Amino acid sequence: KISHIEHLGIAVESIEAALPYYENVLGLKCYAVEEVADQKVKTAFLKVGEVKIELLEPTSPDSAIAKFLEKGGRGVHHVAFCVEDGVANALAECEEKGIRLIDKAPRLGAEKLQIAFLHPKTTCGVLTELCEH
Ligand code: CMX
Repeated sequence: KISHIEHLGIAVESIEAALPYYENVLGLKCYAVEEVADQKVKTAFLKVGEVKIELLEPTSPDSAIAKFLEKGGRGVHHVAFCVEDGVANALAECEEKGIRLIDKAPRLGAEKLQIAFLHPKTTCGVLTELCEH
């Protein structure tokens, strides 16, 4: 069961270049910058009410984000939903319903969340992340 949207992932070439828009124009505050080594990304988090925005900057040319930007993708990269009964249970339910899992099992993401991704080809074109605090 989904409880809320945890964050929106937004791909940027450079967090440093993107932050003035988010902070000075939108008036949001970046409260954390973190590198997620196994995903080859640097992340910056801003809060909008209860929802977060996660800016994603590639740290390597073979990062998923580098590939996304290279293919002409820009802006919203994924939507992350918080699940109540555990990511592992949610993954099992999604698989049973014919959804292609990118992650077969939950793994550790930014902010120490348990996370797993669902393939956009089976989620109406939106790369979907399930997560759990
Ligand atoms: N949203 C929607 N569609 C996307 C997408 C995205 N973010 N990224 C790729 N796609 C589409 C491509 O456009 C392509 O579509 P076409 O076949 O119509 O051209 C298709 O998905 C590509 O699928 P693929 O060849 O199987 O996969 P790619 O090598 O391009 O990788 C993906 C895509 C989603 C499987 C890969 O990026 C992935 O595993 N992502 C999960 C991990 C991740 O995104 N990590 C970064 C964030 C980490 C964090 O938040 O901490």
